[in-house]
Order: sequence, then C-alpha cells, then structure tokens
Amino acid sequence: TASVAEKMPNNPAKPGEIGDAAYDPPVGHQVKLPHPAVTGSTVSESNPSDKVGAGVPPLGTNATITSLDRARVDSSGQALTTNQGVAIADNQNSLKASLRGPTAMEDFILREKLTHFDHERIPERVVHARGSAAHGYFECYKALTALTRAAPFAEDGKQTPVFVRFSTVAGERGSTDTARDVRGFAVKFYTDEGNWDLVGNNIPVFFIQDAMKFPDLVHAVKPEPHFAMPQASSAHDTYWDFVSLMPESTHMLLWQMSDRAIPRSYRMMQGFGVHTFRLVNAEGESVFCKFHWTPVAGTHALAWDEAVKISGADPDFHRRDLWEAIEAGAYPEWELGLQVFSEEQAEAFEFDVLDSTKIVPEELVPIIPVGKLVLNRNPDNFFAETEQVAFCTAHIVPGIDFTNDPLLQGRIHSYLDTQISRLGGVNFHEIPINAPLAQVHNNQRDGMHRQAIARGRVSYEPNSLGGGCPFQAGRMQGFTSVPEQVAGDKVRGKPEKFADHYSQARLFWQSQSPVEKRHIIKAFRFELTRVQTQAIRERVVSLLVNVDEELAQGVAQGLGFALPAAAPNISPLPPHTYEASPALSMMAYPAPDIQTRRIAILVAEGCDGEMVRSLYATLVEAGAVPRLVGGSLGQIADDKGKPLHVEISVEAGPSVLYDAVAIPDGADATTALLKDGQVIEFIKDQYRHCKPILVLGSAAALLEKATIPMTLPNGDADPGIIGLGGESLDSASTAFLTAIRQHKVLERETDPPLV
Ligand code: HDE
Repeated sequence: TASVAEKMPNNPAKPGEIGDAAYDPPVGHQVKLPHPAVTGSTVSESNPSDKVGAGVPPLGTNATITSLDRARVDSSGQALTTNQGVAIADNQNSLKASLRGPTAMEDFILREKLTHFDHERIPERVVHARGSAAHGYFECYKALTALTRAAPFAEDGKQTPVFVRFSTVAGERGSTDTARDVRGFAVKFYTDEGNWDLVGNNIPVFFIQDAMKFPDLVHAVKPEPHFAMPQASSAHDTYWDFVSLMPESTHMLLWQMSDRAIPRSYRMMQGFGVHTFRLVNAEGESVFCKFHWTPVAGTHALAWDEAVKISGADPDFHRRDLWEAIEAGAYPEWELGLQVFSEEQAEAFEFDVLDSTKIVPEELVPIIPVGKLVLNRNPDNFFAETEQVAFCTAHIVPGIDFTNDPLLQGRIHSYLDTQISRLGGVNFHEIPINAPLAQVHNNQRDGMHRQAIARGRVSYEPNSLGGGCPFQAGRMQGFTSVPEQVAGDKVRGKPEKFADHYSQARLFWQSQSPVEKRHIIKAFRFELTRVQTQAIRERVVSLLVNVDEELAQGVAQGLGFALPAAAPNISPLPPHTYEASPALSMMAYPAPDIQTRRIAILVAEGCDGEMVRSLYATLVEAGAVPRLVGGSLGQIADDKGKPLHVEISVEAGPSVLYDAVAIPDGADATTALLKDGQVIEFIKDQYRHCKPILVLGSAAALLEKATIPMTLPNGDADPGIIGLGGESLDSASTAFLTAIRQHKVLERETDPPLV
C-alpha cells in the first residue's frame, strides 16, 4: 500500500518521480468537490467569501444557460488528458533520454501543451478592449406589435435571453476600469428569430458624424504611436489636437468631460443605442426609434481624484463590482425606453436625426418604457464568453432596421470585419457564446474551424436535389429592408443641419446642475493641462466659446490664458435655442436604496462591539455591504473582550473602495486609530470625496485630527457628518442610511479641496 505522499505526484518531496519510481507514475490526487447546493455551504471555489451570496445563482429564465451546456467542461473526478483525449500518466516531467539526458522530440504531450500555451492569446479588440460581461434576460412589459414585429417585443411579459458586455474604449485589455472614458453597453439578444445586437454606449451622442473619421479618432485617442503612452487616457496632445480640429465633437466633449465618463459602477450608468434606428411592424410600416437603458440603481459617478486613486487600489473596480453584485443576488437592472417618432416629425426637427452628434430631447419626444433588462448570471469562463463574444451592428432581426446615419452605415461593415481577424475566421458565429438560439440553415460552407457538419450534397440555391431546401423564407417570415426612395447625386458631403455643432452642446451645458458644471470645467482643465501644446489648448477653448461663455472662461482661467476668439462657426442655419432638459443631468436619476453600497466600519482593539454589531446588522438589512476595516487582518477584542474579525486592512482596502465610513465609539480604539496615519488619510479621503461619515462618541477626535470642517462652505452644518450630536445609535444610523442613499454630499465640495 502506497503512502499518501506517493499517491500525490505534486507533493513537494516528489518521491514518485525520482529515480526508478519514474517508470511507474502514480495516480494523481483527486478530491470530489462538494457542490455548495448539496452541502448548504455558501463558500465555494468560485465564491471564496460568504459575504457574496450563495454562489449558485439560479439559472432562472436564461435560455442561453442550457444552450451553452454542450460546451461546458467539468473536470471534477476526471483524469487529465491530451486534446485528443489520451490520459496523461505524468504531468510533471518531460520525456528524456535517460534521467539527465536531453528531451525527446517525440514528447507529443509536452509539445502539445507548450504549443497550445504559445497560442493562448488572441488580438484584443481594437477599441473597447477592456470589458466585463454577464448573462441575463430582457422582459418586455407589453407586446409592441403595433410598432414592431421584432421577437423580443412580440408578447406581454416575453423574456429573451441576453449577454451584455460593458467596456471602456481607449485602454488596452489589461488597463484600468476607472479611466475617464466613454463606456460601451453592448447587448446581444438571443431572440427566437436570430441574434440582435444593440451595440451602444453610456453616452447618447458620438464624437464624429461619418464612419470615414473613425480610424482617425481612434488613432488620436489611443496611446501615441512612438512611445505607447498614455494608457487608457484621453489627456494627451494627439487626442485634443484631433478633436480641436473637429468642431462636430464639441457636444460629445461636454459629455465626456462630465461625470458620466467616471461612473461609480457599470450598474449605475445609462445606455443608449445612439443612432436613430427603425422599428417595423408586420404590415411593413415603420417609425424611427432611439433606444435608452435607464439603471434602476440610479446614475452615480466617482470623484475624479477618487477615480485616479481607485486605478491604483483596484484596477478591476468595475469588473469586481459587477461580478460581486451578481454573485450576491443583487441583480443589476435597467429599464428599456423608446423614443418613437415619424419621418414627418423628424423632418421638422431643427437637427438631423441621422446625425449621431445630436440627441432627440425628451421634451420633443418622450421616452416610453417598454421592458426591463436583468443580469443574473456571471460567465463561467472569461475568455470563452466575455472575450470571444462578437457584437456586430449588422446583427438585426425582422422588425428592426437601420437608418442612413453615415456612422451607423460604416459600423454595419466594421464589426463583422473585425471579428474575422480577432476570432480567426468567418465561423466565429459558431463559438458557443455567439451562436444564436434560432436554428441556422444556409449554404455557407467550410472556412477555418468549422463546427457544423452540414449533411447532403447540396450547398446552393435554387436546387432540386435537396428539395429546394433551405428555402427562401419570404416576406412574412424573413428579414426585409424598409423600402426607401433614394434620389440625388452620388456625393461625398453632409446635409446642412449636420453643421450646427453648438446648439445641442449648449443644451447639455444649460441642463447641468452647478456642481456638474464645475466638474466639466475641472475635467477640461485637467485634460488640457496634460496637453503640452498651447495652440491645441487655445483651439479647444475657442470651440467652447461657441457653447457658453462661463464654460469657456472657466476653462481658460484654469489654464492661465485669456479667452480666445470663438472658433469660426460654419453653420448656414441660425443656432437653435433650447429650453434646459432636466433629463440630461445625472441628478435626474437618484438611487432608490443603498443596495450593494460598500461601507467601511473602522475598528480597533477596544471599540464598542455592541455598536459595531448593531451597525453591521442594520447595513446588511438595508442591502449594503459593510466591511470591518482595521490596522491589520485578524481577530481583535471589543470593549467587552468579545472577538471581532478585521476583514481587511486600511492598507489593502483604502478609503476610495468604500462609499461611506462609520467609526464607532471606544476610548481605546480611538487612541489606537489616532496613531495610524493611514486611518487619518482614510478619513480625509472620505471627506474629500464627499462621502457620508458616521462618527460615534470618542471617535469624534479622529475628525479633529484629520482637520475635517464640520460646516459646509456656506456655513450650514455638513449633513454628511453624522453622530456628533450625541443622538441614539438608531437615529444616527437612520440619518447615515439616508446620506448613503444620496450617494455624495456634493455641497461640501470646494476647488481646491479644503482637506
Ligand atoms: Fe464601435 N467598434 N465603432 N462604436 N463599439 C467596436 O468591434 C466602430 C461606435 C461600440 O463589447 C469594434 O468587436 C466603427 C459607436 C461598443 O465587444 C469595431 C465606428 C458606438 C463596442 C468598432 C464605431 C460604438 C465597439 C472593436 C464608427 C456607440 C464593444 C471590436 C463608424 C453606439 C463591443 C469589435 C463589445 C467595438 C468599430 C462607432 C460602440 C472595430 C467603425 C457610435 C460598445 O468593429
């Protein structure tokens, strides 16, 4: 009988691999992993903390789950094999001509393993390289058959499985989540009538009007080609050089410099289809449509200083946030809204609906809520699903159609084309995450990595030998384009209305709250300070002069130069004056609750344990995620000598990773915390980033040490500093929860910050 050590080939002593024993490699150590659903345990391999839910999200209504089953691999209880299914006896040693001799060329096991490894990377996406995704479903509230025959809107309450990928645009695959950038919001609907990809962004307008300019835009914003810097940032000369020469980007620049570009979470941002699309009903009647996703959790942003620090503390901040929320069962949700309008209405608008640098203000066409998107399952494998998913604007289904937006027209080509080099051939649609649930029958054959085994001799149409199959579906079942009269000269050019680059930029500016306006000015100041060429800075400000004087003046002042003359405005039409549109402010979408908000409870030996436990329970009850943060990991004793477990240290879990902080009473704990410079810095950052701070009893001394002002710049008491009045724990907790729900105490903010 062999000892345990002999049975384990990966034992450090490796007795089974040395000398004569190498001729008879031992069977590897195997354990049957208990499934959490069976043991009732909440901790599993994929769920290392019992703080993040049961780790077994319900499969629910997501049809892609079973369809992907055919591709899932579960190796528990299985022997290791080669890719040809040959069992591998020894996975530790290469095959050698004698124990100290050279490696044999015939070692097909080693060669297969290394060859596979050598080719494990595929090209990253040329834009939107860094992203995170999840499975879920779209549920239509009411049938929309009068407007569209698209399958997801066919019946009341109909559910369609989806896979959604969020992304940043400029950064490379391994870059950081919290860069100032547009976020991608790409939804793949696996409808009964084929896949529909709505490949949108979290900002409803775009930088350019014509696909012709996209490679220029991307070359300008990506790291500069000679030295590959900066990573994941638009704050450099080539980007601002380009946009300063492209007045059509002005509207987008205002959005990009707003807090929309530094969201608190993917779960807390809007999504937009951007272009005008068409909806088509069964009678072939069509209307124009804009798609809007609105997050149930409200729209929230980080502070810029916070975003920068998060990049260091946790570059995966948004990826982790999405993953943890779904594991915890706090499924992110968005409402889909449509703006629907006729061609006649569109004609009368002062802007062109084919121009992606323009929105359709909600005051002109209200948004109709039509359904909800729920993300309820994390992918099993990042590469197989999130990396290999291929979104294409060309993927539309009967009931949806394109418009002539020249940006959209170019995208219809680009997405399919890019997958061919990224995923290695034309059969990328057969990769499990891309395969439609609807059946695929056509005469396309062969190509790299073909999976389907098409039967029969017929691969052409029309045919008689195959009974005419697969046959044309015809108008009622198949996709038909909306017939449209096209007349005019074949030209390279733009319609007149495209030339008004400033009216809607002004609409956006006017619709921001004072604090949002301040942030926009600060963001321009930051980015243009990083720019090295004075002429570029001035050219950008000269565009802003056409938008609003206060804005241009604020930016120019921040950069230390006088207001330049306005950039020439070439629009043949007079500028349009809009009423402010409240929906364009992020303030229009507050949070309904404090679900998933991360709260630090700063603890040290001798803190008031009862208070800590009660606070912890109150926060958990409200759906928040409290963490006991202390000087170092491990067990400490509270004021009654009872144990408390520090879950993370201030060093590993700095302030920026939490939405609020609570500091309980306890004389000894306060004395200890007062001596820790990192704790003081933690509190300063909480204050600087306008987060609610709950201080109880003796902990007030920490605020003094951190030089935190108790009043707002206008002299009123700071509503985000709670607990100083000696109120009961209950009423202090209630006030704390209210402040957390409001997310930030922005009235506190000054420029430069006081602390
Ligand atoms: Fe994209 N874009 N894009 N884009 N885009 C890509 O496709 C492109 C545009 C957007 O999570 C690429 O598969 C052109 C607007 C998202 O996988 C590429 C033009 C909007 C994603 C491409 C645009 C977007 C992409 C890179 C102008 C908002 C990520 C890899 C004509 C409505 C999807 C890939 C994902 C990705 C081309 C403009 C959103 C190269 C040519 C406007 C969310 O094909």
